[in-house]
Amino acid sequence: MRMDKDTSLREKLQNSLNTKRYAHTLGVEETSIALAKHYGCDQEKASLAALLHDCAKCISDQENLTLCLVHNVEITEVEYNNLSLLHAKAGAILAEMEYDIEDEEILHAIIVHTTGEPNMSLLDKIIYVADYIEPGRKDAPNLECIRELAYQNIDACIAKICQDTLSYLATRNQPIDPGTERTFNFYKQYMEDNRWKC
Ligand code: DGI
Ligand code: FE
Ligand code: FE
Repeated sequence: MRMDKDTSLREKLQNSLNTKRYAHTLGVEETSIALAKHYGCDQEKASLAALLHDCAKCISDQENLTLCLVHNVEITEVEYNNLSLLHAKAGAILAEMEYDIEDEEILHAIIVHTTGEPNMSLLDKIIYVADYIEPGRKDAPNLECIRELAYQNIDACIAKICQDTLSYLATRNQPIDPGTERTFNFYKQYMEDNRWKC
């Protein structure tokens, strides 16, 4: 008998990730499904995108770079200098090649999960936010408020996450990827309303 598709995906994924990363992945899945229910997004797509968003995270930087180069994926200068950022683009390649995902909306949500981009789809937004607020994340500032904001106004929530990410990168003297910059410039308009401030 053929093994259940969902079970084999989870087993394969668990074998490709370390324990901590797999636990994070399940946290993102749970949170993404909750957000999908709340906002009326396809729950199955949310589950798959969440499960696979970090599927390339435990692969070496060099392998992820090779994967992106072989598949002619555009790489920014910041990504070249911070190869760990490539796990998003490499993850989408693996999701397609290794996990048989053909759905472009799911693949796109994986591609943009680290930097975000302007004018994201609902699925993109859900994965971007769930990645940051899943129950296993404990270290980010303003988490309690950001977790509430996620269900009140997801655009303002993205703006806050992006702003805090930019501050964090600034304190660590890390270069900002143009994608992260564009995301904040687009979503910051949603922070102007006092109701949606953290
Ligand atoms: O893979 P995860 O750890 O679950 O989360 P993620 O894919 O959002 O990656 C988070 C890391 O990416 C975090 O350490 C901040 C970093 N990051 C996000 N945007 C940028 C960035 N790093 C640099 N250098 N530049 C960025 O624009
Ligand atoms: Fe990630
Ligand atoms: Fe993640």
